[in-house]
Amino acid sequence: STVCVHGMGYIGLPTATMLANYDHRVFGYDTDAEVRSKLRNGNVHFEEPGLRAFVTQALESEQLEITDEVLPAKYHVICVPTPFDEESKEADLAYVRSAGRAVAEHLRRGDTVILESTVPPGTTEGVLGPILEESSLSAGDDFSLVHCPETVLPGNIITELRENNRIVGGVNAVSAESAVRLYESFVDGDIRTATDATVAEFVKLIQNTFRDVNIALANEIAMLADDYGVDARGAIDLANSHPRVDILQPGPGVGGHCLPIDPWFLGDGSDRLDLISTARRINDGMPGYIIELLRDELGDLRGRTIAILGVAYKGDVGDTRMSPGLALATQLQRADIAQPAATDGGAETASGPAVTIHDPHVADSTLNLSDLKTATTGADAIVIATDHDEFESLDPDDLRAWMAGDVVIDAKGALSASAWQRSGFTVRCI
Ligand code: SAJ
Repeated sequence: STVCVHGMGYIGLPTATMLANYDHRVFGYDTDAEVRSKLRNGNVHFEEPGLRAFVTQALESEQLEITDEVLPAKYHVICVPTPFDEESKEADLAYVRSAGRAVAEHLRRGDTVILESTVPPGTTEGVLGPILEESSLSAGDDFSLVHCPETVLPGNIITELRENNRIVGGVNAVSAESAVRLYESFVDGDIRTATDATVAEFVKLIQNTFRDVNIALANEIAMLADDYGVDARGAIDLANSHPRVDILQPGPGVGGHCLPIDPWFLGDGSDRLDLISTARRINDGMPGYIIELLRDELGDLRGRTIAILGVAYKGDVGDTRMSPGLALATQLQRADIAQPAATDGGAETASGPAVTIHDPHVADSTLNLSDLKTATTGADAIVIATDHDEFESLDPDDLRAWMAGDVVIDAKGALSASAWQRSGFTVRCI
C-alpha cells in the first residue's frame, strides 16, 4: 500500500523505514526542513542502534521517500510528539491537530488514518476525528480511523517494532480491520483489537503508568532499605525470586518522554490520580534524595564540586529529555536555597556547589559537557546518574587520583561497590 507517515522522530522514522523495507511505498514527512534534508542524506538525527543502516536500505530501495509535503496515501500514520504542558497540566495536542489538518486536505474515501502518538483517552474520536471530518468525509463510514499506540523501547526500537504485540482500536470494526492489515505486514507479535480507540488510548497509558508506579515502589524500597542498612538491589533481587513478585530497579528518578508524562494524561478527564500522582512525586523526588545523600557525606554543599556522570535519561541512549541527571544538576545549583539558613545569616548570598557534567552519549552544546578527566578533576563527589556501559569500566584509581574528595553516589548500581571501597571511596548506592 501507499503510506504517508507524519513525523520523522523516534517512532515515525523507524515505522516508516520498517514499512518501506516490507515493500510498502512510503512517504515520510516532517515539518522540520532540516530533519528532512538530513534524512535524505542518510543522516539520522538521533542515536538508535541499527537505525541508520535500516534507513539507508529503505532510501536506496526507493520504497521510502522523504517528502516536503503531505501526499495522498491509502494509509496515514501519525507519529507526532504530544508533550505535557506543565502549566495547564494537560497534553499539548497542537501537533496532533496540525497533522490532522494536513491529512484532511488529502483524505479520500477508503483511506485509513492511524494515530500512534500517546494521547489522553478520547483524543482519536473527540479531537482528531472532527478535524478529519472537515474534509466532509465521515469517520468510520467514508474513511477508517484508528488508534494504535506505539510500544517500542528506545535502544531496541527496530526489534520491538517487529516483535511487540500491538493493540488496535478503531472507531468501528471496518477501521480496525483495515489497520490490522497494515500492521500484519511486518509485526510478528499478536495484534489484538480493542473495543474502540478510547480503550486503546487508555491501555497505552496504563502500561506506562504500571512501569512508573512499579519504579516508584522500587525507589521507596531503596530509601527504606537504606534506613535499615539493607542493600536495596540485593533485597529486590531476592524478593523477585518469588513467582509473583517483579519489582523494577531503583534509580535517580524516571526520565524520557513517556513515563514521566503519560500517567498525567490519565488525569485529563478524571481527578482520581492518587497512587499514580504519589508515584510521580516519589520518582521526581529522587534527585532531591541524592542531594540528601551528598549532604550526609559532605555536609554543607556550598563551595563543593559535584561531578554528574550521565545526563541521558537512561543507559546507552543520547536522549536527555526529562533526564534525572539534568534535574539533579539544576537542583544542586540551587541547593543553597533548600539549605537551612547559615549561622551567620548569610544564606541569601551563598551559591550552590559547582556542578560538572560528563556523558559519552550526549552531544548538546548548551550543556557545558566535559570529558571524564576534566569533569572529575578536583571534584568532591561523583554521582552516577545513568547506567551507560562505559561507566562499568571506570577505573576507581584514576578517579581517586583526579578527585579532591572520595564520595561516590551510585544511583544506578552501575559500579562494583567493593572495588571502589578498596580504592578508598565512600560509596552510597540507590
Ligand atoms: N527506569 C528505572 N528503573 C527501571 C527501569 C527504568 O528507574 O527498572 C528508568 C530509566 O532509567 C528511565 C525511565 O525509567 O529514566 C524510563 O525508561 P524505560 O526504559 O523504562 O522506558 P522508556 O521511557 O524508554 O520507554 C517506555 C516503554 N514502556 C514500557 O516499558 C511500559 C516503551 O515500551 C514505550 O514504548 C515507551 O515508554 C513509550 O514511547 O511510551
